Amino acid sequence: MRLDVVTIFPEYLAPLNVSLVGKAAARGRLDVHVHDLREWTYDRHNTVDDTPYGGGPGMVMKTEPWGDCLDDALAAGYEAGAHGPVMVVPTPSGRPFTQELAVELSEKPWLIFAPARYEGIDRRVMDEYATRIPVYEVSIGDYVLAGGEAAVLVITEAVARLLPGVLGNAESHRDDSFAPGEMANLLEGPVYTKPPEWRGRGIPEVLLSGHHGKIARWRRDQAFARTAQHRPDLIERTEAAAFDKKDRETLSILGWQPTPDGRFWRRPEAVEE
Ligand code: 6GU
Repeated sequence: MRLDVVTIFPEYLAPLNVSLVGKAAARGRLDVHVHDLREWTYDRHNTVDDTPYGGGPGMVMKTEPWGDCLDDALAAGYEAGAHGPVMVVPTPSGRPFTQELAVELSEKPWLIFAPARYEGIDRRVMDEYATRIPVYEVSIGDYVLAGGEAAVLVITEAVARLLPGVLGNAESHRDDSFAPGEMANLLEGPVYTKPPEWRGRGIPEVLLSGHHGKIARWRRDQAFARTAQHRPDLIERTEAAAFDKKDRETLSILGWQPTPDGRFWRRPEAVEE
């Protein structure tokens, strides 16, 4: 996969050379190109932003540096034999970044990230490139960052670990919270390793039993209880048919009730911290 990032803070992307993403790059699974947007400015002050039309606070990133830089990045990528570019614009007003979107992006051969600082990029830049290539505007959560660079790191890490040959063991994604399948929409429960006792704290007996069926059941119960506590929205949006008898008992104990439309619901006042 080819990765281009256009930014006014190239140093902010240094972590792309570290850890799992860095290893993927070193192994040739990722071909990373970071571009300093200011190199596509031609005035003395290397201006990348200006005041918003219509007034209001903050500054807006200008069309010309983005257009010239993106044109050059696209041309260089095509020249190097890349194809199928997708532009990813991190913004709090984008669609939510989910595991499903991470999987979709991991199947693309070429991602071009356009993280903005200030109040965002002049709308015409996204509109212009959307006539040529797919443009995904993506938010990593309901909070506001000072710029999209940290979101690029988040998205890149979520995507890179899905690339074939990047995680040592293909099984490692199987139980990911949010991965499709048996444990879909369940958060992962607690995990333990040696030593068997630490500061007087032991390991849940069942994990030492060697009984695979009981262990799987226990893991599901833990995941289920954790999800009901921390992410009631995930329980609420799941059809009750996906829950087995034991799941329903767990929900009942935690104060959840079946609804006529085949889901589960918990009175808001039953929510604990
Ligand atoms: Cl992708 N960018 C910025 N600036 N803030 C955010 C975000 C992205 N996602 C959530 N907040």
